[in-house]
Amino acid sequence: MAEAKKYMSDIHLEDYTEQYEGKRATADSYIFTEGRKRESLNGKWNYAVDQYDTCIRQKWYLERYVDEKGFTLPLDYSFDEWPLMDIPCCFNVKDQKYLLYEGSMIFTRRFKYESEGDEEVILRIGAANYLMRVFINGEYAGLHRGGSTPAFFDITDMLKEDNRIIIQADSARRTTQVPAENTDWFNYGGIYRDVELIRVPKIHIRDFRVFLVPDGTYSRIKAEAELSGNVDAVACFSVPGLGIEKEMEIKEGKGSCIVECTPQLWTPEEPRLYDVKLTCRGDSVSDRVGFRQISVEGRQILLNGRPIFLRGISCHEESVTNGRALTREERTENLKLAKELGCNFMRLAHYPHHEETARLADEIGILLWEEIPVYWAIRFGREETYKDAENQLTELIKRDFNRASVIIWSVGNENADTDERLTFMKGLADRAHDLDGTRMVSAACLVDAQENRIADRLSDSLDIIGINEYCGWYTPDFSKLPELMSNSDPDKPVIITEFGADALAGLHGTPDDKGTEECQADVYGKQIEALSGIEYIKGMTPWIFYDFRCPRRTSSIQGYYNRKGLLSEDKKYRKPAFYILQKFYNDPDGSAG
Ligand code: GCB
Repeated sequence: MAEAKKYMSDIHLEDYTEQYEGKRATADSYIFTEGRKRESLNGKWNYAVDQYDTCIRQKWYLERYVDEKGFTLPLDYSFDEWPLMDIPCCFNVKDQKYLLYEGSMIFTRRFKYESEGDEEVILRIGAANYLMRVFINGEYAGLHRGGSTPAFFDITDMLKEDNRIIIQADSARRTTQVPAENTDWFNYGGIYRDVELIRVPKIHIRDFRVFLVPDGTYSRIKAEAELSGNVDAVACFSVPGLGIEKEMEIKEGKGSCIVECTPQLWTPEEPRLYDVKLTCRGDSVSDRVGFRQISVEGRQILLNGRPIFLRGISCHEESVTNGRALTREERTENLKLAKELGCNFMRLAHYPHHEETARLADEIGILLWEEIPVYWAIRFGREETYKDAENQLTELIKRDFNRASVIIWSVGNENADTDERLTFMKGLADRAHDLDGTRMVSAACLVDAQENRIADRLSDSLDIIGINEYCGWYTPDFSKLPELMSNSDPDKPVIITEFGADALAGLHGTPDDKGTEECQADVYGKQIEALSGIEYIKGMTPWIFYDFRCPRRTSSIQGYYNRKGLLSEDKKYRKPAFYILQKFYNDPDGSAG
């Protein structure tokens, strides 16, 4: 019997997202943007909460009021009458009623465009958590996955004089994503980094890398370039501060050159930066870079050939008023506070922070660990999840390759040592090494709890082993720490990437009273004592710089905050442990390593 002709429309479709999968912004869409003119699309955008994904189910972006059969449709949206929000921002902290909202929000605005001739127009969105779909004048520009790396969309052919852009930003947590559903931080949503248009010539510079050749001579700078087309050309590479102006031959879209010179080396104490520039076929980009060499020899970490102890602190990207969308002033304040703590190093946990942080660290002189959110349980066996993680890693490395401050790429945090996870994370570590031969690769690993020793199988693929241990807190028996140290004999340097204890600012008690300042101070004192004499420990980034919002933390002292900060969440109050760590970091004997 023939099937009855049932009415079918968008409301009956289950796999309504499928049609948007084909077009994606990935690391392959990346374009080098420093030194280019950018037109900002920040500012007031109309927005609506779209909890049921109706915008993409019903295709609102088509702005079609009459359907194929000629019926005039009642509208479920009114873009221009929607309320306004200042982009970029994390919507959760902009209006109390959205604090706990997770899911889809639609943002839209109009903008003018006037062509300046034969050009391509690239839309760059610094970050939207987690997934975004972009529409220009009714056309689909593509989607991007990954909540903290930039997305690039070529929208040249979609532009008119008057334009409407619609962005669906979807912060829903999903088991297939990176990170998956369960994290120990707050899931901020929204378009929370800059939205910009960048005009480039048809054949333009896609990538520009400048670095000190890591051969121990400190006397050779290498520049590498990639063009958007498979063409031959001659580019000009210059570093005015070093009197360099050199021709670079480009063959089939790729070129590089090495220049002999003796730059003043970048160090945290003297963070010397140089202006660098590349011009090619009428296109030009520039940057400010430092020259330094980071390496590992046996169980030593060497900066410019000299052993260094990484006096660090772990840090989330957060402020009470702005969530993850920190202002430049807030980022600067964080780095300055870290300097005050005596740090020469910070771990930017657990996802890529804004590129401006690394730029400021370049200027202020703080070394950085940058990380992708391969955090706790991930669908390690799922190919698409791996691709997502690898893409986020690639986007991060492309974005921050020229930053002297960044010395370590971390491929994840606290993942159980299973076979699937090993394959997944080894893949990422190998990828990081392939993309960047000038930096170290690490991960924050768990210890082998049964044997109480450092024994993660991933270590073979890492240059530096990161270890999270919570002796004195989650592992109450403190004697486990010296035991862990003496049970272990790693063949490479180790950074203690986490230790810590909760303390509510102003709450007092004895060292045994959990959650008090005294308890936290006691843990810091004992940790420092146990770790400082260990030969293979070459740095530490205790957990954590300041208290941060966390839905999992519901006790009365926590109040939905993780209270392991050395500072209160407003960064104004220094807990006693701050001074204990500061004393250790400022004591040269304690930090010699
Ligand atoms: C960890 C995690 C970190 C948590 C921390 C804690 O091991 O890596 O994300 O916030 O412990 O406070 O439990």
